[in-house]
Amino acid sequence: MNAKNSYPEQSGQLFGDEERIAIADSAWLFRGYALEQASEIVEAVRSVLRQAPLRQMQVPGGHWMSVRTSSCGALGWVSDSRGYRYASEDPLSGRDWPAIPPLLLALACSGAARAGFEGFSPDACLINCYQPGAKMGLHQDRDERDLGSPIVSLSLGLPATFMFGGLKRRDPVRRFPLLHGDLMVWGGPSRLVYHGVAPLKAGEHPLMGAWRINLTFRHAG
Ligand code: MD3
Ligand code: FE
Repeated sequence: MNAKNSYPEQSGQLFGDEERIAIADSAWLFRGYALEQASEIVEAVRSVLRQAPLRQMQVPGGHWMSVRTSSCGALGWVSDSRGYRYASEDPLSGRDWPAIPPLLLALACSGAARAGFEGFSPDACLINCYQPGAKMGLHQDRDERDLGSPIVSLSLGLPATFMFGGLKRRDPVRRFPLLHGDLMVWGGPSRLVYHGVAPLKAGEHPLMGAWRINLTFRHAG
């Protein structure tokens, strides 16, 4: 473990070398990957959110997500009672989504390359904001047209418990913490695993206050 990897892993569940921890086949965790640039990253996210504010989305069945979301990139993820989809306009403003800030794009692409996915070219970045109590139930991400591209995620702010299962909803679920600055890459056979986030615990993060923000970079179109 290097200085960035100063958090103990749950024994027996995750393993790896100096910088990457294998979660599953073609799924990698890079602990603290973005720590050095965290304040610039947070600034870039804030500027996106000034143009495309966080909002709660309704999901099919009529429930409301506890997570607030926004997007940047050519496509943004939207949901309403009719279903989920990617859309080129923000339904709140009727305008295009803001571009993915270059710093974020570079980070996602370099992380993907380190996990063996050269040439990753995300056109959608979903921004999820968790406040204490917010959660995301087990689900698959399968609305992207290109399931051959990985999904890259970056966690900021309060720690969360990530849950990941298998390709079937009822497969056993493993849990591990996701911390400020952590980057994960999910590709190949892991691209369609069921995953979710346990309810966020209350806390205070020096840069983010009582928030957790997660960015997921996708090739959706
Ligand atoms: C594994 N977000 O936005 S990030 C999502 O922390 C989502 O906000 C969670 O699940 C969050 O869809 C988890 C890690 C993640 C993201 C996408 C994946 C893991 C994934 C797609 C396939 C497999
Ligand atoms: Fe997901």
